Amino acid sequence: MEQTFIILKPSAIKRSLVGDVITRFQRKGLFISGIKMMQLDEAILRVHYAHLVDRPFFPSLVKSMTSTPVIVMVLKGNDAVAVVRSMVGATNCRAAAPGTIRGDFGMSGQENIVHASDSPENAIIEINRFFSPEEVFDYPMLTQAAIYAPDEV
Ligand code: IDP
Ligand code: MG
Repeated sequence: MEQTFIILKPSAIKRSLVGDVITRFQRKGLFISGIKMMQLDEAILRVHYAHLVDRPFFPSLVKSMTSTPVIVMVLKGNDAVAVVRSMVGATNCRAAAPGTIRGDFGMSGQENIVHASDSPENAIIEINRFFSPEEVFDYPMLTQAAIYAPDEV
């Protein structure tokens, strides 16, 4: 099964949305393979958001992303990267469709609740950036037979 990488950003922590967001992923049928709280710093954000370091809003993004600890997660499921991106919604919460996490919980382009990997290749890179191998678990998923048909797993 595919794995994807999630950050519950400071906007989720400050607004006490951690449970709501994780519940959505679990009710969808995604499995949690890893989860921990950590404090980000500018060095890791310069790598994680390398595509944005030259944008004018980057200092503000770093200030926001380091303003509280975050919760990082590895979620597992068939097509997990695409499924989670569609659940997260468009980058700007005001443009994100109702029913998505950003569309339902936010009003900001920057303070947009959650990060999710945008491709399977980046998911592998991001999981290895934020988790050591022993922090990502492979354990029996007892509900799997109710979530998937036999030929899907
Ligand atoms: P994504 O999170 O939907 O993949 P990216 O373009 O990769 O979007 O941007 C990473 C993060 O940078 C966004 O989630 C958001 O927090 C922030 N960001 C992106 N564009 C803007 C902007 O125009 N203004 C302020 N913050 C932005
Ligand atoms: Mg992105």
